[in-house]
Amino acid sequence: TATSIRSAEVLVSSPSRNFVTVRITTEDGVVGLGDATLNGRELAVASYLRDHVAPLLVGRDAHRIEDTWQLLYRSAYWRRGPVTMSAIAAVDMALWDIKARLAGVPLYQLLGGASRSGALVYAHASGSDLASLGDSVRARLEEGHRAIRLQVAVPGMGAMYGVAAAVAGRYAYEPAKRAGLAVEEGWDSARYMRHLPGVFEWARAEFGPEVLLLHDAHHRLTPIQAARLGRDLEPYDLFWLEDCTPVENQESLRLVRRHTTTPLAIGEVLNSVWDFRTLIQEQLIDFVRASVTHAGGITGLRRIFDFAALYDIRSGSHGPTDISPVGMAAALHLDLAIHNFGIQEYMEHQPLAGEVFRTSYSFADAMLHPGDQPGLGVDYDDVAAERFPYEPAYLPTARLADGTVHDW
Ligand code: GCO
Ligand code: MG
Repeated sequence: TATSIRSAEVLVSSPSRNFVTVRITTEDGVVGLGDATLNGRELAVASYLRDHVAPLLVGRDAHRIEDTWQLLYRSAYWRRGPVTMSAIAAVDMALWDIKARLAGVPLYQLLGGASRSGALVYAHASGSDLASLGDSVRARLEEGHRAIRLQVAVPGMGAMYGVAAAVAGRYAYEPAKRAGLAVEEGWDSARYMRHLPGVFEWARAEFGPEVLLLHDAHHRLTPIQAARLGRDLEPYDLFWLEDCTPVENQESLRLVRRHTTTPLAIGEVLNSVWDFRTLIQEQLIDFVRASVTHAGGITGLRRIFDFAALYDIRSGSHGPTDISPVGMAAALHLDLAIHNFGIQEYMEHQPLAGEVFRTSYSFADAMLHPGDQPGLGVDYDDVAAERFPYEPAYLPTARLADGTVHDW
């Protein structure tokens, strides 16, 4: 029939960094795009899609989104995990894109329509010291941001997560096209925990009570350290403290929660609603950080957000530049439609990415707006993409002073 899937292509390109995109085309030529980018492990998902998923899609009805999701999830037998769930996510996004293009409406209309005028976003500010962090925050405020994530170098610790941009410019980010082997960074939790509260004390004094301040601890503390840091940060009224401790053990958040009222955000490395079961049911977090790209697409992420809504837990979608502009657009349509929206991360892509991905979302009044083009509102330029072939890149490794590998 007209809406049968004619082809499912996997497109890999690197305009500023690597992106994996799925393009599904129906018999009568309607095209849908999906994001399958898994930073540092991109080709695993590309192969999963090309070698194992695409052959299953050809001939299926593009309208059957839930059925396709369940088919890819259940018939693989091997469930969950970032590779599988990113592959499913990309197909799911592309099918929603097609359905909305066929209906002639922006995707959020099919998800229930707009629940708000736009999606409040938070921007990144970083510095190698307080002076440069201050400059970075002021630049974001001048752009119109109201919510800002602060990351700053810790004296004596050298390179570390989140402050690359402070050294190498606004768009530098892990892995910033570091071909070859992984870069090594140092880590010292005690120094970090001593330094950080003073940074937020300074920020509140400098920028006042209104600006929403966030911080990402990037999985590097033990539960008891996380509890202590959360408590020490309470006077500075953070919007959230993110990934305060690794989350393989969801129950470990019970300990953190008992000791601090600093709001907690977790979940960018989780991929399914089951990964959030304890966190949500026991109200151990305040914000769900999962992304549409890594958690099974619109269908998968909506399931998580709806479950979270039962417990007054809000969304806070992951949105670094390793989510492609397609994934970003999908996140925005969902942000606009759900009731329990909290905030959306927005780490602007480099202008180069815009040569391959033609987007229609826009920033105004501290919010992103998905725009009113039918579908996701993103087009892919094959000719431009040819200029940006895949480049191998790795995320950094963190080591303690004695050489022990630490969580990065
Ligand atoms: C964030 C994330 C990212 C991750 C990156 C890894 O909060 O934006 O922590 O910075 O490090 O997505 O690929
Ligand atoms: Mg994070």
